[in-house]
Amino acid sequence: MIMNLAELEAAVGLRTPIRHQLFIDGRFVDAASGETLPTLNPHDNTVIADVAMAGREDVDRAVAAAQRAFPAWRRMAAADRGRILLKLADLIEANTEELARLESLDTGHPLKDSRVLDVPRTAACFRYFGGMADKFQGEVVPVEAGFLNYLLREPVGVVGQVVPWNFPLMFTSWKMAPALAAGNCVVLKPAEITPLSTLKIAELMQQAGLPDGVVNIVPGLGSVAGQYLAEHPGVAKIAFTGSTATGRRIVQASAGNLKKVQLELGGKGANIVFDDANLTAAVNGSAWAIFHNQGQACIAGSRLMLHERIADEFLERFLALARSIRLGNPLDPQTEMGPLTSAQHRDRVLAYVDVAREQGGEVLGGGKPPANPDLVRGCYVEPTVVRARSERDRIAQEEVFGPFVTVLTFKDEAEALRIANGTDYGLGSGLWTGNLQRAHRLAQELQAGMVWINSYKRVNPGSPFGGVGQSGYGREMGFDAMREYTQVKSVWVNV
Ligand code: TAP
Repeated sequence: MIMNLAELEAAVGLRTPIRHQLFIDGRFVDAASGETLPTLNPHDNTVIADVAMAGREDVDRAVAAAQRAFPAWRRMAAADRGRILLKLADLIEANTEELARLESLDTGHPLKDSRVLDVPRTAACFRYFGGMADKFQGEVVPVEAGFLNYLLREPVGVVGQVVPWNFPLMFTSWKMAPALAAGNCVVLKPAEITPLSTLKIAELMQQAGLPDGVVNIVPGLGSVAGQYLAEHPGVAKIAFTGSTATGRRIVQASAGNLKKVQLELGGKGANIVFDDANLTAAVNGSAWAIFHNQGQACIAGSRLMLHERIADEFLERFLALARSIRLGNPLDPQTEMGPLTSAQHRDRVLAYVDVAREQGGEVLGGGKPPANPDLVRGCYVEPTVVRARSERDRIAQEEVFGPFVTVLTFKDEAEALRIANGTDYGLGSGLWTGNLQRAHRLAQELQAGMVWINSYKRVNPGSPFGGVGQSGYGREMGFDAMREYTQVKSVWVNV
């Protein structure tokens, strides 16, 4: 049955209309070209809505609106900027069910997670930076007598932000909250396949009293709207989350006006389990590390590294847990794992199963779409566990970005460290051990922006998030994010 948008909204329990136009200068508008692109429900690949698709002219309009809004926004008292973000956080919480359903519909996140993770974390991020707005202050430098030297932290101007499809709602807050708290104006391009929750946030921003033009949302193709935003001479900084390949393109595109660039790219997280670990905690934590959000996370623990003494027992328990995960329609509150976010991406993940076999890998579990007839039209993949032949195999080096974990074994700490640090990436790593000295020793030696000890994938708005090497540069969250979105001005006074 083909439903119109209003029927679909009612069917999935939405109380307010789905927004599907661009958001420019405080108004929802069509693209100048009139072009749209359907966004699909990954559960069954039906069309949710035709979303306006921004072209260069629309990006120009969005940047111009942000430029016009910037002088007043940067001069507004920091506490007043903060108050708007705090109000937005409250509105996000008040609209939890609405946002959670929309996110689950558009991305495939289980509603169970959208309700208790994605939406609360989004609110928490806006609240943290709302509170930060009037607490991020300058400094006075002790210079020679007769002079006062003070440092102002100023916003950079109009910021372009490009976010991916794996956590669209949360990443909208990670990108926008610090930028706005610091006094910047924003033009944000969501991924073309998951624009809906970001557009809903724009609606809530209006309700929170955000002045027109301070935030502009331009859904569209990465190769068109995203690329042009990265090139745009009116944009002072570009912040990007996504693949390393696209990150390189962003750097090249930004060179024209020497933009400030911040990149949060891919990862190949090493999740190391030593033989002295609490195995129950490690099995549960390792499943969370890879299977949460169907493994579509840059910080996923996608290399499961097991000490050879406990590998068999660990795998037996881990495989039993993986088999027990309930796959299903993300809008069913019982569902534990939903579909991947697009058919194209599902095919890419499944192609890695062939790659694994070609290179001598052993598929221990999953490796195919589920047989359940209710799920055949969707983008589902079973939780997949593959033992690699070598740490140099492609499945041990490349980001699969799905519910696909590569198992490797090691004989001692030195070998574990060598394997863990043996990729070009360096985003998140974790280790499970009862040995305190070892834990801290490895935390220092692991090449990563984040290390989790006896846990995995923890994030908090106060804790810096980002990577080293091919995982990018710059940090989201915490005071570091405020530094990323400001520049220092040194003022000398002859006293
Ligand atoms: P990307 O191409 O990196 O897409 C991420 C964002 O960049 C999207 O908004 C995309 O727009 C945009 N984009 C694409 N080309 C661009 C360009 N030339 N200039 C500016 N923006 C551009 O990711 P993908 O192709 O969807 O996924 C491929 C792989 O990337 C995944 O399998 C995974 O390995 C990795 N990935 C990593 C992350 C994280 S969190 N690190 C997130 C997503 C994907 P459109 O989508 O609208 O084209």
